[in-house]
Amino acid sequence: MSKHFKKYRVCLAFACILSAILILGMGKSTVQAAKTPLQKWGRLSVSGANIVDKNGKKVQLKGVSTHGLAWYPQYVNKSCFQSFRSMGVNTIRLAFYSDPGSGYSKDLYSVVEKGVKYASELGMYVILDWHILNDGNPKIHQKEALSFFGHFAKKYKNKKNILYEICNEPNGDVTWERDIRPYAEKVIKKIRTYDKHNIIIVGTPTWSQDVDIAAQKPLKQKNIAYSLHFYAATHTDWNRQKLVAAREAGLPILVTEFSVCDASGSGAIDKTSGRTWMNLLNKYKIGYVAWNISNKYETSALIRPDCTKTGKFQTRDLSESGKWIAKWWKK
Ligand code: IDC
Repeated sequence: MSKHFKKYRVCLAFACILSAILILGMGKSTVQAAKTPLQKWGRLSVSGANIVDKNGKKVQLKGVSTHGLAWYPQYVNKSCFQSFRSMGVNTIRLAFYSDPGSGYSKDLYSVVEKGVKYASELGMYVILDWHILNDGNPKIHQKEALSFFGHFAKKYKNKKNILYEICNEPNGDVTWERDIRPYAEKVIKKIRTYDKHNIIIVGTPTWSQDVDIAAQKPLKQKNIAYSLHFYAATHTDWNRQKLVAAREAGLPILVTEFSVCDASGSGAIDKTSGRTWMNLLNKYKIGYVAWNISNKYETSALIRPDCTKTGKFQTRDLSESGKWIAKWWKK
């Protein structure tokens, strides 16, 4: 073999290795830049007891919920959502109170629209939460609920990052069979007139604690999940047992609201109960959404009371509960 030919072969091999490195490197950087939660997972669906991505792989939503949109609309901005995304959050919940005493107003539709726009631009999932609370029976404002979900399902039917939560926390003299289930049937039908696929989350009796009762007679439609809410200092083993029972019975569950304080949204923080909850959720890969994005003087507020910024948050701007929860987002 001639000396020249040898040299040529060495050069060729070298060039091949170099281009392979370049191509791999470029590929990697393109993929990294593209990976918003939505680009990674695409449209979510329910498969058995799990929430899965476009390829059928289990996903765990990690979210933050706004406070009532009438009270804290200033946090519905892109920089705010972006700072939570960089802390590991992939989902924003927009809490739209259904009761006029808690700020219900059609004028707030525009705040929902802003929220969906920013979450979509950031490739985050967004939960449209019809936040019944003082109006304990979802049937009380059923007409308004149908109009709310009809409006947004029509508008967002082609978006892949929308989830509908149709009744935050049924409570009082309300049962699954008599009230919640029939209400859910109607609202689901309305949403499905337009949006055929995105997940619909249904609240459960007693402030969304009784997933075990829903599990006895779940809805028949596709892509339905059920919510369980907990405040770790109030809801302890007895409520975790409800989750286990429902989950073992095959119910798909999402924790669309929780905090580590008590059910008033304030009071002492119970990290021990909180840790037990988080380990249980991680075991089943159940998604969770923290209450609430505000600097209100209450322990569930994720932002410190003395922090008046509305965006560009860093870990040091978080409250004690915020810092504790943020550690779980990173895991
Ligand atoms: C609380 C807020 C509080 C507000 C109150 C009344 O933290 O600032 O004054 O609502 O609207 C829920 C509800 C959620 C509650 C939260 C804490 O879904 O709206 O927020 N909580 O009480 N269920 C259990 C606890």
